[in-house]
Amino acid sequence: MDKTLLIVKPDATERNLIGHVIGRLEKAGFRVVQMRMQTLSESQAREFYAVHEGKPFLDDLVAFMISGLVVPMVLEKDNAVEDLRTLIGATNPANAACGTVRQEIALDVQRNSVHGSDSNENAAKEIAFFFS
Ligand code: IDP
Ligand code: MG
Repeated sequence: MDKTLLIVKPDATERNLIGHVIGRLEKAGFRVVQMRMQTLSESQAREFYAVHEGKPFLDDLVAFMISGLVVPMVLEKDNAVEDLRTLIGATNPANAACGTVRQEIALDVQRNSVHGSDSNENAAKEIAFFFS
């Protein structure tokens, strides 16, 4: 079974939407196989988003990701990576398709409620980052 990583971001934990997100995932056929609640340190957030080094939004993104609780979880499903990206929708909720999690609950392009790994290679790295 394929695995991917989802993080419920601080804007969603702050609005009591953890259960809502998990419900959407389970209804779509994902199985939660590992999960934790934590706050990220600045260095952890920078390491996690190292791929975005040099992007203009990185400092704000790191500040946002350390501003509250996050819930990283490992999800199992056939075709998990691609199916999760489809379920969560486009990065900017203004562009996210109807019925996607981000279209439904995200606040803006930064506070977009959930992270989902974007490839099998990154899913493996991101799962190891949180659950090694
Ligand atoms: P993704 O989460 O859909 O994979 P990425 O391009 O990998 O999107 O960006 C990582 C995160 O950085 C986004 O989920 C969002 O929180 C934030 N972000 C991306 N682009 C922008 C932007 O243009 N302005 C502000 N924040 C952004
Ligand atoms: Mg990404």
